[in-house]
Amino acid sequence: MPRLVLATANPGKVIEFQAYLPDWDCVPRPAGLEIEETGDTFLANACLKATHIARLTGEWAIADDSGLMVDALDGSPGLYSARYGTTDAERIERLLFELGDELERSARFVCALAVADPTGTILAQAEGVCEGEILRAPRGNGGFGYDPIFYVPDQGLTFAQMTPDLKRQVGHRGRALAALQPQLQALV
Ligand code: ITT
Repeated sequence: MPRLVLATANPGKVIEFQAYLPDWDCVPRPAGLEIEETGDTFLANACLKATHIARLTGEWAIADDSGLMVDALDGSPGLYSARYGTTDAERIERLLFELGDELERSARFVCALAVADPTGTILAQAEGVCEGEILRAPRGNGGFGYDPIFYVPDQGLTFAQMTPDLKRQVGHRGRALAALQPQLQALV
């Protein structure tokens, strides 16, 4: 089974990646690294992280850059989703505060993925999107990050109420991985 370093320090993402990539021997990235996300798109940041970790480890690496874009907040927190607070609870609280009583609560999760070879060259990339709405209060205990306030009308559930399998089917990361799979197969 080919090895793939997961270029993420987010434990929620690690759990999802391991379930999404059964044909790969997924290994965590070395601890204690800070990678500056200086790109101005999700894809640029995913490429930056994949290249950095691949060069550092001398192995194939996959990176994700993702975030929540809220229409009434002009796309915020977007690229700054991780930096919106220091804990998941703080990030959720801030987002609910910023939205207040706004009636227009449409939002989307976006995920960009990039795979780099051991020289740091990007050999595969893809994006996935999931449309939803921001609830007024958290609902459900699963997942991570903003999952408890992200409601998917088609399913009648928040991400935090979904089984991992369902989140994979309808979620932004699962969709990005589905789009990436043919490119990954071609690399093996
Ligand atoms: P790495 O850069 O180490 O991968 P990170 O948490 O800093 O980890 P990002 O810069 O991509 O990752 O920030 C994405 C943030 O968006 C993440 O911290 C969550 O707050 C949120 N997010 C992304 N995907 C999510 C999901 O599936 N469910 C809930 N929140 C999510």
